[in-house]
Amino acid sequence: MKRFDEPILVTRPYLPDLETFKAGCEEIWRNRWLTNNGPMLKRFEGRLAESLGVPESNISLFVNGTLALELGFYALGLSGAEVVTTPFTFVATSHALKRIGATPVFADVDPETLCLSPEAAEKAITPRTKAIVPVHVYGHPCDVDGFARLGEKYGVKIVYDAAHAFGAGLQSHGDMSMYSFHPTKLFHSCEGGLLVFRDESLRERLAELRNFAIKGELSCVDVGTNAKMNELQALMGLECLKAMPGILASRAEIHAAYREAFAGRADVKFLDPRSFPSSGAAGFSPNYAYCPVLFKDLETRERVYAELKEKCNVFTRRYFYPLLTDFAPYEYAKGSCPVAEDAARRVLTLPTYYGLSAADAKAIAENVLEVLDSHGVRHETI
Ligand code: T4K
Repeated sequence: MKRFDEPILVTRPYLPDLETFKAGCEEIWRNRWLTNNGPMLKRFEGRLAESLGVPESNISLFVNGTLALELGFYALGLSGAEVVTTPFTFVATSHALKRIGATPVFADVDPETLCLSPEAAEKAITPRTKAIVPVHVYGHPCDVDGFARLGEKYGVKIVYDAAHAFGAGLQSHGDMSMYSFHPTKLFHSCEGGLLVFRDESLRERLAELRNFAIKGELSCVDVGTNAKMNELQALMGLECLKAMPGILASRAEIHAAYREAFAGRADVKFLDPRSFPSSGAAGFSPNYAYCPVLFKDLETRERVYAELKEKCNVFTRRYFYPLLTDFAPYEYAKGSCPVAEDAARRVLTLPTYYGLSAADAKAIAENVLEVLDSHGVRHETI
């Protein structure tokens, strides 16, 4: 088995050229403007709108993805409502709902994409449901047409947690989408979150809410919060945005290296977003944000996770395990989503980041296969 000299982590942030970044800092120093809707932020919003192909009136930036979600849900009037969502995600999705006083109602995922299933979501709709929050998990496309139909049929909002989906071309779907710009994402602004929304009247409302809901010096119109992106974050975002084509190309190479190494192995299910029926979604182009694999069972997954760490210096992650419904705030729904529960016990996300070579990805995949072979699970089909 190949042991790497330096630890290989599941992800590593892209960093722009330091000298270019310093030049941007000099501009910030000259401006003496550090946050509160500064010029870097405005420039970043402009470039993002351009790169996403949406008007600036339909986007809004925040200090992080979680607060972007929270304020997006609040602005859509979801407080006090039931919201159908997936348990196969990071806790931020349902925390943001809970924190505005909405009740997450969990429905199961599609066994192929691991995204919320529209059929399961429909069964969870009640007269108190005001929205559905599917997650483009790993950057893989949800069944956006299925959710659009549910939105129309039941008059509920469709809000995508698209935290993983920046660069995947899915921004035209739903009433709103949230992109996380955390450094563990393929694109980042140190921390950051972006909302893209259909109703442009939300832009002003969100600008208020992210700035305490104060208006001018003399009035405060609601219970807002401080969720403003600062100028250094915006600068980081601007510099990383320039590198997006290279970042996407490098991830496609890494994904291809894993895909080839696992081809023909019945005991490893490597998720390939290009093969999903939902990959026909308008605008979709894979961003390979994560490289998830599924094994036969929990025991096999745990063995691969431990041996990669101990013998190879490779630190994979079990995104998303435990399932949200195993966590204290959501235990009320424990056991209600068997497909998601099964996936959470079998999934492992492999290292994927700009700078990881295809040769290293191949070596990591070969290590995975060696662990499987050494424990005699080679011929078991999952
Ligand atoms: N919705 C979904 C579906 C999400 O996945 C997330 C965030 C959100 C909403 C909320 O968006 P934000 O509010 O975060 O913008 C990480 C991230 O903190 C979190 O952003 C992300 N999802 C989640 C999936 O993963 P951890 O606890 O796994 O992060 P951590 O610190 O263990 O880092 C992961 C790996 O990255 C480590 O191996 C170390 C490496 N790393 C990390 C950082 C921060 C670096 O090499 N450099 C770094 O700067 O949660």
